[in-house]
Amino acid sequence: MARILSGIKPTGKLTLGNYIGALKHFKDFQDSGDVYIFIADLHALTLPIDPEVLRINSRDLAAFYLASGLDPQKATIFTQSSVPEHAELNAILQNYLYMGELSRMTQFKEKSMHMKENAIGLGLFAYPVLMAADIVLYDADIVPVGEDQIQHVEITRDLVHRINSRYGEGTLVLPNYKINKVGARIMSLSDPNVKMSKSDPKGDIFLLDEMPVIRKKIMSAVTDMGNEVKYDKENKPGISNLLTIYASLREISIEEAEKQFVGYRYGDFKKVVADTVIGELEPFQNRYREIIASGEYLDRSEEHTSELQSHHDLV
Ligand code: AQP
Repeated sequence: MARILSGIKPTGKLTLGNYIGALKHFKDFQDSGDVYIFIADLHALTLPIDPEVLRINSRDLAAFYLASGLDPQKATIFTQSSVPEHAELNAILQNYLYMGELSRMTQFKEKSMHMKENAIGLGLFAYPVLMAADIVLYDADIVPVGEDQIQHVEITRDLVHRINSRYGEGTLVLPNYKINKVGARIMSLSDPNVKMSKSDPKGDIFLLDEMPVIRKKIMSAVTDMGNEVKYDKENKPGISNLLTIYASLREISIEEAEKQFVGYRYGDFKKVVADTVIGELEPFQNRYREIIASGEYLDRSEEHTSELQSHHDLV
């Protein structure tokens, strides 16, 4: 049985990008695979975060996991910091990844670009080491991620090859990333050339946005010259992004989605996209609220996060 592992950082309000690129698909593995999904709170510390915000975000993320259809009877859902072996293995693996390759990571370059050098934490630089530790600790075969995380799984593969060639084949399990054919990179609605991201919330749809807000955001999404609803990432990035959102939620190909909108004006197309997003997120939000209200399953993750918080306060 394949072992599947993935996680999300509790760094902010989850976006439609996190949902389409990652969260929505985790449950698809739980009937046929051995699934481990975690709240990546140690990764969340790589940029400054208020401990109380981290606590709230972590609890929310646990509720989002459950609302997405992950079943704790089938999948192991846990907080990263509650398993000390992540940090322990990180300490060992940091000897096998090198400064040159870490400094080429796109995420590191993007996140540190506007920071003063003496304010860039070592943890941000060494982020892929901890991610490699997360993956190999569980002998994960498959890591479902959005496009932006592929590079980190690839560097984990390099590390596994390096260790296996030094200590013998099979010392570590070689993981593969899994991305979705459609929706592996959802872009900002206000700037479709930039990834929709929770820490840079311009043009984001948040999973807990109210329905009228979602509709308004989609209706005012940046579109392009012309009037044809066609997928063309170069010349029509805004329309292409909306088509991607639609196709991934409907679980159809981009070509099928294009066919459905032949002859549509942009405004009418956006209306259908808004209905589709609302049709997905409204029941999701209802499940989330029920889970938060009942508190079931959430308390353990909260306990562990408050341990982390006391540590953070101490520091
Ligand atoms: N825009 C996106 N489209 C598709 N997938 C996305 N993911 C993130 N943004 C998009 C995927 O969501 C998962 C969780 O990501 P993460 O929290 O570990 O960190 P991230 O990749 O850095 O996501 P964010 O939202 O951009 O977080 P911040 O702003 O805190 O860095 C991953 O599988 C990711 O690919």
